[in-house]
Amino acid sequence: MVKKTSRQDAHFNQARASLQQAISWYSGFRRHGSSPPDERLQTSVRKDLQSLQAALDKLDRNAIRISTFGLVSCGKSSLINALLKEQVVATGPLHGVTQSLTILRWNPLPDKGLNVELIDTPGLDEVAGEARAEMAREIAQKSDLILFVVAGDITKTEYEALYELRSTQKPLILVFNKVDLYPEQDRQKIYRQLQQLNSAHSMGSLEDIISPNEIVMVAAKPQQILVRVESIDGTVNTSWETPEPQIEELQKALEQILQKEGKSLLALNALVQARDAEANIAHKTIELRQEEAQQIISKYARYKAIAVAINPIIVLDLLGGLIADLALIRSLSKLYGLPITTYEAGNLLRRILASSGGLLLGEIGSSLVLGVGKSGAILTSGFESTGAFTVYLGTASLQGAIAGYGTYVIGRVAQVYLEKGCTWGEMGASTLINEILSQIEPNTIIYRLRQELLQQ
Ligand SMILES: Nc1nc2c(ncn2[C@@H]2O[C@H](COP(=O)(O)OP(=O)(O)OP(=O)(O)O)[C@@H](O)[C@H]2O)c(=O)[nH]1
Ligand SMILES: [Mg+2]
Repeated sequence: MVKKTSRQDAHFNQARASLQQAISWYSGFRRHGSSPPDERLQTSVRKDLQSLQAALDKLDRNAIRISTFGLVSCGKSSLINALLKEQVVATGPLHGVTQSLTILRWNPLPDKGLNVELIDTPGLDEVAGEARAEMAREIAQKSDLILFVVAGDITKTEYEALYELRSTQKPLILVFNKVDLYPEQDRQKIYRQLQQLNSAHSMGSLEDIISPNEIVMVAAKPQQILVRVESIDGTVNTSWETPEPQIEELQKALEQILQKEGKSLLALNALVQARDAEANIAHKTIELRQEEAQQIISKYARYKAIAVAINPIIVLDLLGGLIADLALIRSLSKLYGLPITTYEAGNLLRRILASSGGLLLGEIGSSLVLGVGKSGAILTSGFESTGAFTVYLGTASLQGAIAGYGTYVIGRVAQVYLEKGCTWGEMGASTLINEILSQIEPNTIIYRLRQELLQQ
């Protein structure tokens, strides 16, 4: 029997293919386009190429990364131990027990073929200001899911970190730990507290940060309790007992996410990482090849100006101009070595024409008014009178100048489009991200991120 590929597997396979294609494109000679290999360019994009490769490696390992975040002593390490059902990482009442990142393997769904890597992190307040934001961003970028751990009232530092993490567009669960100490806490109360902080800082809408159903309550390592045992003979003994961790709610939420959308989440995050890396590569390439691009654009602007000026027939004017613009786009994409096919170049041109509609109208207008002037001059006199020839020269050079300027503008727009559009090919990262997001079911953690990811 043929095994039916699930939607999740399809997403996963598409992401793999897209990343492989991107790596072969950007690491290959094409990246240098029509210019010889450029040492400076190679050095400046090395990190982005590594990021592409890392995203593919992570897919190949089938590894979902779940990171903990939170202030010191909120119970991040205890939470990891509770999930692993083993005391693997050190915990303790002292501030700053965890000093560096630790990656731990977890296998909650052995038959699903997914590996989970739990990441224990130092407390957010262990690292100062800008470095903290940087660390948080970096870890979040490498994660597929974030467990933001709080215990007790949410502080300003926590709120800001939460806000910062949300902007990395990773799914996030707010884990309220130590419920054994705060039995009166409930989701709605935490949500209300967030609302208050939100209005105090006016940093954006609260929905962007968290929704009540993304909050779970746990006790990763409940406090010992004094147990009083009375024997039949009346003697009373007391002893300290350690209650079992209460983490079922989180465990269930995680299992459901992994089961329902684990592979799609992996695919999506790999594609987002690839999209960012490709956009960086495009940006740096365009910056470094600025001078050569300028020369190409001026050259085509001159060609077009001359071609349009000397051509006496209106339709040919427009057609010739269009061909010159297409050729310009092809030349630029070749110079940069950015992926663009002929079809896309045409597509690009349509977009450019639509976005610079005024300019197009200007060109058509000048073709009709001045072109008729040119053709009219030839038709009526066939250049026999000097007057007609002067009209021809005047209209032709004006029209040529307008057309040349048009090309110049198109060249500039094309640069921007090539930079932004390199991930929009058939198997491009942006195309696949949109495809996956359009297929995702409501009530999933990815669905929540749809809006933010689609806006890119
Ligand atoms: N009462 C109670 N205490 C807890 C709970 N979870 C953790 N603790 C205690 O909180 C303290 C800090 O726990 P850790 O797991 O080390 O916290 P952490 O966030 O990893 O701390 P750092 O690594 O120092 O940033 C320890 O003394 C734990 O025993 C809980 O659910 N209830
Ligand atoms: Mg710790």
